[in-house]
Order: sequence, then structure tokens, then C-alpha cells
Amino acid sequence: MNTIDDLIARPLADLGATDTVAVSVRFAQAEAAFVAELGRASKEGRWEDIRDRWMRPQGQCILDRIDSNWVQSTPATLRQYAQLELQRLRAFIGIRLFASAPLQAETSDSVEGAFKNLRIAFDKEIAGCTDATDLGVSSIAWLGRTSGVIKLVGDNWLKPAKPEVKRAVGQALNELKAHVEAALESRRAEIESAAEQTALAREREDLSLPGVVRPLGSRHPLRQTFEEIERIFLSLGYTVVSGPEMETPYYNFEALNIPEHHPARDNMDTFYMAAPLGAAPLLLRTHTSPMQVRTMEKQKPPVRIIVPGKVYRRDNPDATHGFMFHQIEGLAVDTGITFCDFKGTVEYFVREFLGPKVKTRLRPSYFPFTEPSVEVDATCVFCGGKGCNVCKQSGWIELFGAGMVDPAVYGFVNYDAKKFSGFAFGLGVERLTQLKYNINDLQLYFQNDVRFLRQFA
Ligand code: FA5
Repeated sequence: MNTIDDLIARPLADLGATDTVAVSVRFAQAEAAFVAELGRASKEGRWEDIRDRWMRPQGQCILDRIDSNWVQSTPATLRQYAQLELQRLRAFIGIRLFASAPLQAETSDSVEGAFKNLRIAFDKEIAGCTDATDLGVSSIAWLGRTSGVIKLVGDNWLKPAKPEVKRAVGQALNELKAHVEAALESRRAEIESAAEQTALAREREDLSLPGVVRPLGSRHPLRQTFEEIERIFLSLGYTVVSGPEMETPYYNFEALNIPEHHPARDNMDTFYMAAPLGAAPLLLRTHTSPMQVRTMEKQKPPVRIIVPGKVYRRDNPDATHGFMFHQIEGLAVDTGITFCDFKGTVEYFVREFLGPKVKTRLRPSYFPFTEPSVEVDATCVFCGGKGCNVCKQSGWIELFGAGMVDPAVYGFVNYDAKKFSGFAFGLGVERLTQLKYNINDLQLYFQNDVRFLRQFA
């Protein structure tokens, strides 16, 4: 292993010290060598040998050789740094030699003066500490158990002190130790809080950065149709009500003038629930019309309601059929409601929903609960009425079924059929949405393919 004399004989660059870290390592080696030598020499009572070897004579001592061999030969870029390291080493060695020399103090005043020098040296050193590593080094240098300055002072000043100053030395040493400990602690707190502030400043949120873009969902096309239809009828003074999807045959059929074995049940034959013995059977409602009866049972005219909701039928799924689909029922009952009111309402709705150019026509039809009954057709939205594949060249598209409420239905809800009249309609939400957006397959609504759904965002 190289001795310190070998080391300082060679320029720093030869020792591989070509950056600040490597330079610091070499100075730390020199410091460690000094501490070891001083420790050995002090035990043998020859601390002066170390002083003479490291600090005197001028030009020959180790510190001066370090200056000429290491600092002066260092390239300009690193020289200033090496100079600072040397300065630090000088202070380190100086203070230890000072603490190793016997205390020349006859009075308490001179004791105080000696300790004041130590305190000044310590305060200067601690003020130069900029991080936790510096603090650690200073802490060991002053409080270290084997060669810290406080230990040296205890060994070299207190132990051999003359009786008349011993007490003063002991007290001053205690004060110095307390000062060193307190100052190290408060400097540590300062450095930690400064580091925290810096970290906080670094981590502060940059509000100018673009945010995280989260894909937004959109309303399902059927929901959009619901909302559009509700908007139109709310503007006409209708209210929105909802009813049960599980119905009794009475509300789904009988009260709507569709008795058992009536052929009109055939195309609605549906999903029945197994009912407990004696309980009324239940079925999944096949249309929203039961809510006509349920509403009129509860409410005297005037009635103006729409009923959006799910319905179920035993239909095979295809491009225009589902076994579950949506309807919006409409019902208006009051005194003096005529077929003209019905026609005006239907025309207004179709124009609002499909656009002002669309014309409507009424075709005779049949529903057991309306009389007369009609199918409402609109001029084809795809060809404008000229005839195309969608409208099978007819120029017309079937929209929904409707009619004037059959007086037989009023009989089930105790309305006076001579006094009140009204109309009802049942819109198929999937079909109306198909027409509005030119969707060729009803099954697309329920397949959850975002490529389809995104088109309605
Ligand atoms: C009825 O359900 C009557 N309750 C409508 C009504 C109400 C008439 C009030 C008079 C007064 P219909 O079975 O035609 O009628 O069905 C109404 C609409 O539901 C149809 O025009 C169609 O748009 C839609 N629809 C019927 N079956 C299906 C199905 N399987 N899939 C999707 N839509 C359907």
C-alpha cells in the first residue's frame, strides 16, 4: 500500500484524480493518514513530531508538498477545487494540532480564550456544510470517539490541566460539546428543510402540461332517441311515467280489450313466469300499453302521459326484430279530444323528430284497444318519397301504430266514455332510431361494439 509520502510525491492526475470526486478521495486519504499518525504519536507523547512533519518546516512539510505536487500541478479546471480541499485539510489538521498541544492557560480567562478559538473554527466549518454528507464528516471530526476534537481536548487539555484551571476547562469543554451538538442538530434541520423545499419545488405540478386524456363515453343511440322523444312531448305538456316490466295478463291483455283466446294475442304470445299455486300469473309485458290502464285507474282526466320502457316478445332476432326492445307509449284523454287533435299531434311529433320536409299519412289498421286504429307512415327519409330499396319503392315508411282510445277500455277504468275521449300511440324506439340514423341492423344496438357506438358520440 502506498504511504502518504509516496502518494503526495505524484501529481493528482497520475493518481487518476481527474474529477472532483477522485480529488476528494485523495484528500480524504491524506486526512486519514494524518489522523492515524496523530493518534499513534499522541499515545507516545510526541504530537510535536506530527506537527513538524505535517505543518513545518515551510516548503518541506506534507501540507506544503501537497500544495506543490497536487494542487499546483492540477489542470486549471480542477485546481480551484483542489485548493479548497487543501484549505479544508489545513483547517482540519490545524485544529487537531491545536487541541493536541498542552493548554498554556494559567487563568480562567486564558482558558476561555483557547476554547473561543475552537468554537470559532467549529462555527466556520459548520457554516460551510451544505449537505448531509458534509454534516456527517463534521460530526465525526468533532464528536468522533477516538479522534474527534472534543476527545482530543478532553485528553490533552482537561486531563493534564492544573488544579486551579481544571474546573474552568471542564466547564468550557462541556459548553463546547453542548454547542457542537446543538449546532450540528440545527444545521441538520436547516439542510433537511432546504432539501425538502427543493424537492417540493421540483415535484410541483406543472399546470401547463397537457392533462391525461380519458376517453369519454357517449349516450347510446337508443338513449338519445328516448331523450329526443321525451323533449318533444314534454314541450306539449305531457309527463313521463314508468311501469312494471312484469305484468299481469289483465293489464297486458284483458283491460286492453284483448280477451283470452282473442287472435290479437297470437303475435304477442310471450314469456310467462311460473306463478305459485293460487297466485296471479305474471308475464314479461309485450308492450307499454298496460300503462294506459294503470294510469287511468289512478288518475281522472285530463291525462297526458308518455311511457318509455322495455318490452319483450317471443320474436326471432333479425335486422328489424329483437326479443327485447323499447317502446314509448303515448296517451291523451280529456273532454273534447278529436281525431284532429290526434292527427295534429302525430304530425308535429314526426316533423320534430325526422325533420320539416317529412310528410305523414295515416293508414287504417287494427288494435283491439283503439278505434279507429291507424298505422302512421312517413315519407321515406332515405329517398325523400321518390322510392328506393328501403321503402320498397313505395316512397313511404311505416312508423308506428296509434288510434283513438276504444270506449271499451274506458269501461275498465270507470271513465265516462260519453264525456271523455282521447288517443294513444305506441312508438318502437329501435325502429325510429334506425330510420333517423339509417341503421340497417337492429342487433347492432346490443352488441356493444364501440366502433358502432362511437358514431353517435
Ligand atoms: C303495439 O305494441 C301497440 N301496443 C302499439 C299501440 C299503442 C297501438 C297504442 C295503438 C295505441 P305493435 O305490435 O305494432 O303495437 O308494436 C309497436 C312498435 O313496436 C312497432 O311499430 C315496431 O316499431 C316495434 N316492434 C314490434 N315488434 C318489435 C320487435 N320484435 N323488435 C323491435 N321492434 C318491434
